[in-house]
Amino acid sequence: MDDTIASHLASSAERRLSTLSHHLTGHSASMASEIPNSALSPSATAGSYGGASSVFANILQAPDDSILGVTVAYNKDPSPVKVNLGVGAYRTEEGKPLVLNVVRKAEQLLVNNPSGVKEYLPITGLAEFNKLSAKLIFGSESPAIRENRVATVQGLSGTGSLRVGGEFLAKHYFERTIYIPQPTWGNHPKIFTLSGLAVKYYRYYDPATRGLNFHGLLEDLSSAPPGAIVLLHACAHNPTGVDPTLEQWEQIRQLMRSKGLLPFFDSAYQGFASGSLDVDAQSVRMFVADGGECLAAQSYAKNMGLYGERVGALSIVCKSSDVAGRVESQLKLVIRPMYSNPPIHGASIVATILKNSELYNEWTVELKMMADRIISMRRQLFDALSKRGTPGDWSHILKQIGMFTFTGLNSDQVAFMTKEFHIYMTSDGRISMAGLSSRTVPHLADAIHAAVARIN
Ligand code: PGU
Repeated sequence: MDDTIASHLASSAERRLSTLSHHLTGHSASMASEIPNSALSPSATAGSYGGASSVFANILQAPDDSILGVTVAYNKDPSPVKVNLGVGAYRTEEGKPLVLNVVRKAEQLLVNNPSGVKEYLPITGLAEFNKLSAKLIFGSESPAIRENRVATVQGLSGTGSLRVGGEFLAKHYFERTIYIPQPTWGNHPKIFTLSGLAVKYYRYYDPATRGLNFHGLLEDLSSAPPGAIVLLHACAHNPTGVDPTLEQWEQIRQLMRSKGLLPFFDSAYQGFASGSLDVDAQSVRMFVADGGECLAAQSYAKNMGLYGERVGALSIVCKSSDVAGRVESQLKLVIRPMYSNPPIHGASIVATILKNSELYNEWTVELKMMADRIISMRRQLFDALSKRGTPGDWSHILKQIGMFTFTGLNSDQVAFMTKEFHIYMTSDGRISMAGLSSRTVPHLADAIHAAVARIN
């Protein structure tokens, strides 16, 4: 191996190891190097086969995940009144997970298709799925697609697509700093740090107004180095539920293009915010319409309810088809040693639905039904708090967009609600509106009312 490549690999491996240690132990990166060598190397006794002491004896217990750990705690609680508002997963009025009717139909078609096989997919995934996914986010009339300037690869849902995009950028893009909103989905900083990028934050949310800190956002992006990558939530910002208006998006676009900042869209909720797939893709399409370059990670977890199927896509919009072809060839080199090629089942479900106009229309109806139920939960919770005369202004419950309400409750109030009312939510005060139902709204309103009254 070429020496420079070898040393690059060694140093990037060291960097990742130190960052990983930071994430898993909560210690600073420098402390990782303070762990005595003897603790890391196998000792004669520690490795004894079948002996009492484990070779992993020095491993520290890692903390539970701040979002998925809420479900773990919820599952352990025997209370009959418990409610899980932690993870962003859609539930019916009966509180049950939902498999869309259209997904059942597509699966039936796949099972009955005699030519359906379980061979390996290509490294980039199911070609038909990739084309349809690009059309879904960029629009069927998108010039970028027509001009063959989009490189799309199938990914392991939104998370895997972000990770592949992050690693591609760390390897091939000249500016390795990514700006992410403050606050953002808790996995973003970890995904991008472990991809090899340096993570910085831009101001996004103003707790005083419970709205967008637009001034802070523009100021922070203005002072970012030229070429810096900027992570943007395409719609239904997680956790705040606060999105820029179209006019604000246009100002963000102008600023970013004038500074040569590279947009990386995370689209995990297309269709969930407004109930319309096209309306929710407007921010992304605005950036593609100006002819500039961008990345977009898509997830079908929420909008098709395919959470556990892990189906998503990464698209990189380029200036020319020639560049897009080379970008795709390099994406393959990122994917191949990571998981070789993606799973076939979820992508086949999505492709079956997207290519058939009848199924597609049925999907949009079911999607709208989910979005509408979430919106009606906002109204019901707001009314329930008003009825109780709960102190404070709760109008943000109605104004915020998408799956979550960022309540403004602090971590002590959240802990109180979990202990006394068995309501499970993330400690930042975020609640998943999709986990609520008409039956559980009064219980949640009682809990919020008590928390606000008793704890500052
Ligand atoms: N991007 C954002 C903004 C998200 O909110 C999520 C999921 C993802 C990407 C990744 O979703 P995939 O399942 O990989 O497609 N966030 C949810 C789900 C639980 C989690 O944290 O993974 C949440 O509750 O925030």
